[in-house]
Amino acid sequence: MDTPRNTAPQPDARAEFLATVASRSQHGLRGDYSNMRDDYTVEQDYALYTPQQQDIWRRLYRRQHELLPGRACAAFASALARLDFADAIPRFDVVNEQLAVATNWQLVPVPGLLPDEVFFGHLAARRFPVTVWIRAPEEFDYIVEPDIFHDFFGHVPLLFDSRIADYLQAYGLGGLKAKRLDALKYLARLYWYTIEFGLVADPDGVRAYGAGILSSPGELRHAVESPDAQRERFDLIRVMQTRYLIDDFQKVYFVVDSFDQLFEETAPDFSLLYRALERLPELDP
Ligand code: HBI
Ligand code: FE
Repeated sequence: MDTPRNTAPQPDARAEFLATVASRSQHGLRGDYSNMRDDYTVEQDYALYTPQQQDIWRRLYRRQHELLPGRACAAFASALARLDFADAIPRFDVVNEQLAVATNWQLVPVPGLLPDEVFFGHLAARRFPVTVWIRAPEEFDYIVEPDIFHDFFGHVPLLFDSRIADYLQAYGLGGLKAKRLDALKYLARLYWYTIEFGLVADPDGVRAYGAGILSSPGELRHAVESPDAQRERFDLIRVMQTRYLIDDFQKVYFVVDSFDQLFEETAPDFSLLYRALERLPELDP
């Protein structure tokens, strides 16, 4: 596994990213990007969370936790049982002690969405970026950008699973290569249809492992149970050809047989695959 190069982008790339953050219509990205380190990380200043925000966390956690039985995959459920963050917003440094022992990953606090190559660089070094801010009360049921509840409740438990932990690092390394091959859109689809919205064929039925599903009350029921959700067997080429929706439930979900299949299918070098994909049609979901 080649060691990832220092991916902190050059100052001009940073300035460019911050300009896009600020200028994106009136809905610039939510986070405070003004005092980031070179690698876009910040401190998780725990004292800043208000009692109201702690209460939002508890209510989000309780609602989601009640929906998990029969819908979340076994690996997620067992990892969640080993964690204890129902009563308050988790402290990343406390979780990092457990995570380091379990799969040698670390959570790093970030202001929000990062440029692709910065994000990949963290994953390649077994660092998972977790947003520090939490949604407002009026966003209780739906939020556009990932907040700490999406990132932590949705993604962190499966970082304790060794196969997902290795898959995510391989994904980060692949992402750095895809950036150089100008093939990011294919990997973004792979991330979307696995880590964010993936389903797995558990022994007792199809279950969710994607963070976007596991952290959403509506989508957890829709993806696992709804008759009008399309569920297809995972097919790497098909996944990389299929566009995705970012502001509604997914139209199609891909089901892997196991996390081992996910890791094996995505282990080979993708350079030839990208060239073949250039000549294939893009598919609407
Ligand atoms: N940044 N903080 C953060 N979290 C993500 O999940 C994330 C990101 N930047 C880009 C991104 N995801 C996706 O475009 C991936 O496909 C790279
Ligand atoms: Fe996510």
